Order: sequence, then structure tokens, then C-alpha cells
Amino acid sequence: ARFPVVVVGAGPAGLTVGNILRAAGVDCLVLETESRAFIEQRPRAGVIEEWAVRELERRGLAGGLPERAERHFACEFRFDGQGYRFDYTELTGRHHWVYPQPLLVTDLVREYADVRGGEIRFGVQDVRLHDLDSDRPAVSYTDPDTGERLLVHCDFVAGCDGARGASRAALPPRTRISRHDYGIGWLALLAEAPPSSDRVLFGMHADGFAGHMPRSAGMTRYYLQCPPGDDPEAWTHERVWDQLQRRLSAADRPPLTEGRLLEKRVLDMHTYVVEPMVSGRLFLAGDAAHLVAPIAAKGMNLALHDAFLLGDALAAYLAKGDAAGLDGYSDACLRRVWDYQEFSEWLSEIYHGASHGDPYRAGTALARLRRLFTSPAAAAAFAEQYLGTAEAY
Ligand code: RFL
Repeated sequence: ARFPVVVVGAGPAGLTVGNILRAAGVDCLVLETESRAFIEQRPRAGVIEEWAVRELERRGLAGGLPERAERHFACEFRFDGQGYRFDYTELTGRHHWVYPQPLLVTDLVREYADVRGGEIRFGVQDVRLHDLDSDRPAVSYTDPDTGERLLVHCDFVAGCDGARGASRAALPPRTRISRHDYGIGWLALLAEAPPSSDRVLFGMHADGFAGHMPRSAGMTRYYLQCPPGDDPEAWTHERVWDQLQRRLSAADRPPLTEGRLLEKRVLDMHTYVVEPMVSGRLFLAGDAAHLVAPIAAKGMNLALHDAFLLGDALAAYLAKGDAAGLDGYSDACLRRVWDYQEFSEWLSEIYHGASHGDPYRAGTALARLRRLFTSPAAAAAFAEQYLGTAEAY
């Protein structure tokens, strides 16, 4: 078989690239290890920045987002037993969108496969990339139904298979991969409970950070800082809610609405950036190229940013012979990647400073936090980065 582009991975990045190629009349094949039902339900991100939503809309990819997504206008920091509301919309005129990742993925698969007629194979196994330094690369995989080994030739491979995929592993050893380990774990929780506030809450506490992120009318994401590699089973229902109530308590706010915990996993806060994001005919996008800790809710936004650039660049080259987009792809992505990495690191100190057991770091973290409420310049800088660079590119 032969396709101009093979897209490895059907997450937000891969499906967006596929959709853009189909809109430009370029054939492609998307390969995904999981089933369609699985990717349509996998809970993850929720925050999408305004520029990304505008780009999805412009490309006919917003699906149910305009009707179902919620707009957020403020977040709230809780520390020293008080709640401090931060009105970023009042400050900037801009807002955040909350649209759960599985809904976005469901929209993008439907548009790609059912509307635009794109080819996609689910449940493939043992994906391998070949001859990436030649102008005839290929991807092989095992067909889940027949067990047969299949080889697909192509002009380009879009490596969109996330943090544990085959694409990054196919990079030559000379590739630079910068890593940073925060030395912190987050217990990521999904609670079958209505949000306890209409905004995102950040709790800074000597016991550790806690976060509250509204997802939908009956679903709330919570985070609890924990040791890296901690056992999620050690976090019983009682212990989770006790710690959440404690770390997010504020004198002038009601207690959290508790509920059944549907997801409970420990995320180790570590990050990496692959530079360049290109090797021969392989172009990486999204988590395959860079992992950003969920501290600032930036991962899916970066994945979409890469995908818009890569989809356009491949379409321009394959439909019109214009190579400028592909040549500038990695640099254009990495500017935003490093910007968001830096902001996540900056924000991490605010979240975690109080719990290191180091009074010096606790003192500077508190100063950084207070400045958001005393200095208009500091508040404006935070709001700009929290909402994400406004320009699409
Ligand atoms: P994905 O979504 O991981 O998709 C990759 C796809 O590739 C498949 N795959 C393979 N396919 C073929 N061959 C292989 N060898 C393969 N190996 C894997 C996988 O099954 C999958 O379908 O990567 P993509 O498209 O780059 O998208 C990245 C985002 O998913 C990620 O950055 C965000 O989820 C990060 N993130 C958040 N980002 C935000 O912008 N805002 C948030 O609020 C936010 N919250 C989060 C998050 C990530 C979390 N976790 C679980 C790490 C909250 C959590 C808890």
C-alpha cells in the first residue's frame, strides 16, 4: 500500500493533521494502537486556549465545542485559609474554554473518518518506522484481525503517537532531548461530582498542592500533590477527600462537593523537549515531541499548535510543492513549546513552594503568589501566559 502521509497515533495531534490533509485533498492513513471506543473515552485534558478554538472553527473542526464547551473567566488561588479570585477576563478580555479531550477526539475522528472519508486503522500492533532518511520511508504494523504484517510506503510520516509511542524511539541517537524532572507526583483524580466552584481552584498548602478543575455538570477533575511513584491504591476515598478539603479550604467558601472517584492515577511531573522535531521524513507533533507537565494545562494546546502547522506544511508541500512550512516547522513549534515549558516551571514553584519543607522556598513562592494580587504588571504577565500566546502562530 502507498499513501503520501502515514499519521501514527489518533490523538488530538494526529487527527487534526489527518483532517487538514483530507481538506487539502491529500490522502493519508492514520494508525492507532487502541480501539475507537477507547480513544473516544480516554479522560485527559480539558482546557483549550481561545486561539486554538478559533483555529479549529476556521477549519471546520470545532464539532460540538461551540454548543458544549464552557467558558471560564477566572481562576482562584487558595492559601492561608482564604480564597483569592483572579479575574483574567476582566484584565485581558480573553477567556479559557473547557471541553473534555474525549469529546474533542470524538469530534475529530468522526470528521476525519465519517465525514472527510479518511483512512484509519484501529488496534494495530507493533508499529515500526523504516527508511526515514530516504525519500521513500515506510511504516509497518501487525493487522489485529489477520495477524499479518503489513508495510505502507509513504512520502512522510507524522509521528503523533504521544509520550510512549514508536516515533520518538525511531529518532537517531544524535537527537537532542532535554529533560526536566520536577521530583513531584500528582495524584490525578476524576470525581463523579459537580464542580464545587465555577472556576479552577489552586490550593497551596504545607501538605502539598491541590487543584480543582470543572469538567462538566457532573464531573470534576482534582489533583493532589504526592511523592513521585506513589501507589494510587494508598489513596483511599476518605484520604483523598480529607486531603482535598484540607488543602482547598477557605474560610469564606463552602466545602467541596464529594463524589465517587472514577480515575485515580499518579503522574510523575517530568518533561522533555525533542530538538529538532524532525528527522529525515519523520515529523513529530504533540506529546511525541514534547511532554509538558499538566501544571499549566498546556499539553493539548501545544499538540494542536503543532498539528495546525504540520497539516498546513504537508498540504502545501504535497499539493503545491511549497517546502517553506516544512523547513520552518520545528522552529515555529519550539518557540511556543519553550514558552509554555518556562511558564509551567514558573507556576510549579507557586504550587509546590509551600510543601518542600524548605522555609526559604516557601517564602519566595508566597511572595510570587502575593505579587499577582498587588502588582498589576505581575497580574497582566500571569494572565497573558496562563491564557496562552494570543496569536495563532
Ligand atoms: P495523545 O493524546 O497521547 O495521542 C497519541 C495517540 O497515539 C496512540 N499510540 C500509538 N499509535 C500507533 N502506534 C503506536 N506505537 C502508538 N503509541 C501510542 C495512543 O493510543 C494515542 O491515541 O497525544 P497528542 O495527540 O500529542 O495529544 C497530547 C495530549 O493528549 C496531552 O498533551 C494532554 O492530554 C495533556 N494534558 C492536558 N493538556 C491541556 O492542554 N490541558 C489540560 O487540562 C490537560 N490535562 C493532560 C491533562 C494530560 C493528563 N495525563 C493523563 C497525562 C490531564 C492529565 C491527567
